Amino acid sequence: MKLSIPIILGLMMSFSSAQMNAAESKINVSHAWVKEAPPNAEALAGYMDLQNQTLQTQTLLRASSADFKSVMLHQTVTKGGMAHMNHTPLIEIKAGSTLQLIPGGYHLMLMNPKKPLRQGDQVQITLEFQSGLVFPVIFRVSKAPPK
Ligand SMILES: [Cu+2]
Repeated sequence: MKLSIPIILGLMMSFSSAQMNAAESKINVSHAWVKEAPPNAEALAGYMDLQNQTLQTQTLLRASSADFKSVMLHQTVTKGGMAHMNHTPLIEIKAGSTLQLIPGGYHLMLMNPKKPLRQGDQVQITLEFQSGLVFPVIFRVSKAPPK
Protein backbone atom coordinates (compact mmCIF):
# COMPACT_ATOMS: atom_id res chain seq x y z
CA MET A 1 0.00 0.00 0.00
CA LYS A 2 2.67 2.51 1.06
CA LEU A 3 4.77 1.77 -1.98
CA SER A 4 1.92 2.43 -4.38
CA ILE A 5 1.08 5.92 -3.07
CA PRO A 6 4.00 7.78 -4.71
CA ILE A 7 3.18 6.06 -7.99
CA ILE A 8 -0.45 7.17 -7.81
CA LEU A 9 0.59 10.72 -6.89
CA GLY A 10 3.03 10.76 -9.78
CA LEU A 11 0.32 9.64 -12.18
CA MET A 12 -2.08 12.26 -10.89
CA MET A 13 0.53 15.01 -11.23
CA SER A 14 1.49 14.10 -14.77
CA PHE A 15 -2.18 13.86 -15.69
CA SER A 16 -2.98 17.32 -14.34
CA SER A 17 0.05 18.96 -15.91
CA ALA A 18 -0.84 17.40 -19.27
CA GLN A 19 -4.32 18.84 -18.89
CA MET A 20 -2.91 22.26 -18.08
CA ASN A 21 -0.68 22.22 -21.15
CA ALA A 22 -3.67 21.36 -23.27
CA ALA A 23 -5.76 24.08 -21.62
CA GLU A 24 -3.15 26.71 -22.41
CA SER A 25 -3.34 26.15 -26.11
CA LYS A 26 -6.77 24.75 -26.74
CA ILE A 27 -10.22 25.44 -27.93
CA ASN A 28 -12.60 22.75 -26.83
CA VAL A 29 -15.38 21.92 -29.28
CA SER A 30 -18.53 20.14 -28.20
CA HIS A 31 -22.06 19.54 -29.50
CA ALA A 32 -20.81 19.70 -33.09
CA TRP A 33 -23.73 18.82 -35.36
CA VAL A 34 -25.12 19.46 -38.80
CA LYS A 35 -28.85 19.81 -39.19
CA GLU A 36 -30.23 17.20 -41.54
CA ALA A 37 -31.83 18.83 -44.57
CA PRO A 38 -34.01 17.57 -47.45
CA PRO A 39 -31.96 15.53 -50.00
CA ASN A 40 -31.80 18.34 -52.57
CA ALA A 41 -30.88 21.13 -50.15
CA GLU A 42 -28.05 23.30 -51.44
CA ALA A 43 -27.02 24.47 -48.01
CA LEU A 44 -26.87 22.89 -44.58
CA ALA A 45 -26.07 24.52 -41.27
CA GLY A 46 -23.41 23.41 -38.80
CA TYR A 47 -23.48 24.22 -35.11
CA MET A 48 -21.14 23.71 -32.14
CA ASP A 49 -20.00 25.08 -28.82
CA LEU A 50 -16.56 26.70 -28.91
CA GLN A 51 -14.96 26.84 -25.48
CA ASN A 52 -11.92 29.10 -25.46
CA GLN A 53 -9.55 27.66 -22.88
CA THR A 54 -6.74 30.01 -23.82
CA LEU A 55 -5.86 33.34 -22.25
CA GLN A 56 -6.53 35.33 -25.43
CA THR A 57 -9.55 36.08 -27.55
CA GLN A 58 -9.66 33.47 -30.29
CA THR A 59 -10.97 34.43 -33.70
CA LEU A 60 -12.40 31.86 -36.06
CA LEU A 61 -11.52 33.01 -39.58
CA ARG A 62 -12.31 30.07 -41.82
CA ALA A 63 -13.82 26.64 -41.99
CA SER A 64 -13.40 24.10 -44.77
CA SER A 65 -14.51 20.57 -45.55
CA ALA A 66 -13.92 18.03 -48.30
CA ASP A 67 -17.58 17.05 -47.94
CA PHE A 68 -18.87 20.43 -49.19
CA LYS A 69 -18.15 22.74 -52.11
CA SER A 70 -17.58 25.59 -49.66
CA VAL A 71 -18.08 26.57 -46.04
CA MET A 72 -18.96 30.09 -44.90
CA LEU A 73 -19.30 31.78 -41.54
CA HIS A 74 -22.84 33.10 -41.14
CA GLN A 75 -24.89 34.90 -38.57
CA THR A 76 -28.66 34.91 -38.42
CA VAL A 77 -30.04 38.24 -37.27
CA THR A 78 -33.68 39.05 -36.66
CA LYS A 79 -34.88 42.51 -37.64
CA GLY A 80 -38.50 43.54 -37.42
CA GLY A 81 -39.54 39.94 -36.91
CA MET A 82 -37.72 38.77 -40.04
CA ALA A 83 -34.70 36.49 -39.87
CA HIS A 84 -31.83 37.19 -42.24
CA MET A 85 -28.54 35.40 -42.72
CA ASN A 86 -25.47 37.55 -43.02
CA HIS A 87 -21.98 36.55 -44.01
CA THR A 88 -19.61 37.30 -41.14
CA PRO A 89 -15.85 37.60 -41.73
CA LEU A 90 -14.97 36.20 -38.32
CA ILE A 91 -16.35 34.81 -35.08
CA GLU A 92 -14.69 35.91 -31.85
CA ILE A 93 -14.59 33.84 -28.67
CA LYS A 94 -13.43 35.76 -25.61
CA ALA A 95 -10.73 34.25 -23.39
CA GLY A 96 -12.15 31.71 -20.99
CA SER A 97 -15.64 31.85 -22.44
CA THR A 98 -17.85 29.60 -24.55
CA LEU A 99 -19.55 30.78 -27.72
CA GLN A 100 -22.42 28.71 -29.03
CA LEU A 101 -23.15 28.40 -32.71
CA ILE A 102 -26.86 27.66 -32.59
CA PRO A 103 -29.97 27.97 -34.79
CA GLY A 104 -30.87 31.65 -34.92
CA GLY A 105 -27.28 32.80 -34.29
CA TYR A 106 -23.82 32.10 -35.63
CA HIS A 107 -23.50 29.00 -37.78
CA LEU A 108 -21.36 27.37 -40.43
CA MET A 109 -23.09 27.54 -43.81
CA LEU A 110 -22.24 24.33 -45.59
CA MET A 111 -22.75 24.73 -49.33
CA ASN A 112 -23.46 21.96 -51.82
CA PRO A 113 -22.83 18.70 -49.96
CA LYS A 114 -20.92 16.24 -52.15
CA LYS A 115 -22.97 13.28 -50.94
CA PRO A 116 -26.39 12.88 -49.32
CA LEU A 117 -26.17 13.40 -45.58
CA ARG A 118 -28.64 11.66 -43.33
CA GLN A 119 -29.08 11.48 -39.60
CA GLY A 120 -26.16 9.62 -38.01
CA ASP A 121 -23.66 10.47 -40.78
CA GLN A 122 -20.47 12.28 -39.87
CA VAL A 123 -18.59 15.03 -41.68
CA GLN A 124 -15.20 16.50 -40.90
CA ILE A 125 -14.83 20.26 -40.91
CA THR A 126 -11.49 21.99 -40.34
CA LEU A 127 -11.49 25.18 -38.29
CA GLU A 128 -8.85 27.86 -38.79
CA PHE A 129 -8.20 30.50 -36.16
CA GLN A 130 -6.31 33.78 -36.45
CA SER A 131 -3.81 32.58 -33.83
CA GLY A 132 -2.68 29.86 -36.21
CA LEU A 133 -4.66 27.11 -34.52
CA VAL A 134 -6.04 24.74 -37.16
CA PHE A 135 -7.80 21.51 -36.32
CA PRO A 136 -10.50 19.21 -37.69
CA VAL A 137 -13.80 18.64 -35.94
CA ILE A 138 -16.19 15.75 -36.51
CA PHE A 139 -19.80 16.91 -36.89
CA ARG A 140 -22.69 14.48 -36.58
CA VAL A 141 -25.67 14.89 -38.84
CA SER A 142 -28.85 15.04 -36.81
CA LYS A 143 -32.46 16.22 -37.02
CA ALA A 144 -32.22 17.90 -33.60
CA PRO A 145 -29.47 19.38 -31.41
CA PRO A 146 -27.44 16.85 -29.39
CA LYS A 147 -28.20 16.73 -25.68
CU1 LIG B 1 -26.41 30.70 -43.20
